[in-house]
Amino acid sequence: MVNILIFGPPGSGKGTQSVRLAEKFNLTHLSTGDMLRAEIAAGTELGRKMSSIMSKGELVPDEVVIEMIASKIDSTKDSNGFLYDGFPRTVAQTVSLEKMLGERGMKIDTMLVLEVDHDELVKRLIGRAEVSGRPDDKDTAVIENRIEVYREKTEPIIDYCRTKGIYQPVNGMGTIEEIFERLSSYLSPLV
Ligand code: B4P
Repeated sequence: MVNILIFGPPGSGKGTQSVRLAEKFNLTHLSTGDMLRAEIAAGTELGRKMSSIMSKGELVPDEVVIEMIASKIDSTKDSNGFLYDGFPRTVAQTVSLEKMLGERGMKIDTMLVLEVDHDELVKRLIGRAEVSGRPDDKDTAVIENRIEVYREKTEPIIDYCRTKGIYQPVNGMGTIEEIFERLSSYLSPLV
C-alpha cells in the first residue's frame, strides 16, 4: 500500500484535492481535520475538549491525532493505500507516522506540497466561511494565526522530508482542475 502526504498551508486546497485524488486512485482519504470536526459534531468528550483549541486556530495535541490515524489504518481494507490530508502537522507527528508505518511494513512514499500565495489563502478561507460556517474560517485574525502556526510548527516538516528525498513541491495556484492534473501526474507512477 502506498502512503502519500498532501501538504500545504491552511486553504491551500489539501481537502479539495484529496477527495478527488482518493476517488481516482482508490486511496483511503485520512483528514485529521474532518475526523476532529466529526468528534465535535457528535458531541463526544474529545470533541468538546478539541473544539476550543481548533476555534483559535491552534493545533490539537499530537497524541490525539496519532491515535485517530493508527486506528483508521488498522481498520482499512480494499484500498491502494492512504492519502494523508492535514496530517502530519508537526515533526513529532511525522516521526510517529514513520514509526507506525514501519511497524506495518510501509513507509511514506511521497510528500506533495501545495504552494499558494498568502493573499490567495486568506481569500479562499474567507470564501469558504460563507458556506462552511467553520468558526476558524470566519475571523481573519484566526486565519492569520493558522497560517502563522503552519509556518512555525508545520513547515519544518518540509526540511525533514527533503533530507529523506520524498519532498515534491507542486504549484497550488490555478483552477481546481489544473491543480488536480498536476497532482495526478505525480501519483500515477506510484499507485
Ligand atoms: P484542516 O481541516 O486540515 O483544514 P485547512 O488546513 O483549513 O484546509 P485545506 O488546506 O484542506 O483547504 P481546502 O481544500 O478546504 O484543519 C483545521 C484545524 O484542525 C486546524 O487548524 C487544527 O486546529 C486541527 N487539526 C487538523 N489536523 C491536525 C493535526 N494533524 N494536528 C493538530 N491539529 C490538527 O480549501 C479551502 C477553500 O479553498 C475551500 O473553500 C475550497 O473550495 C477553496 N479552494 C481550494 N482550491 C481552490 C482553487 N484552486 N481555487 C479557488 N478556490 C479553491
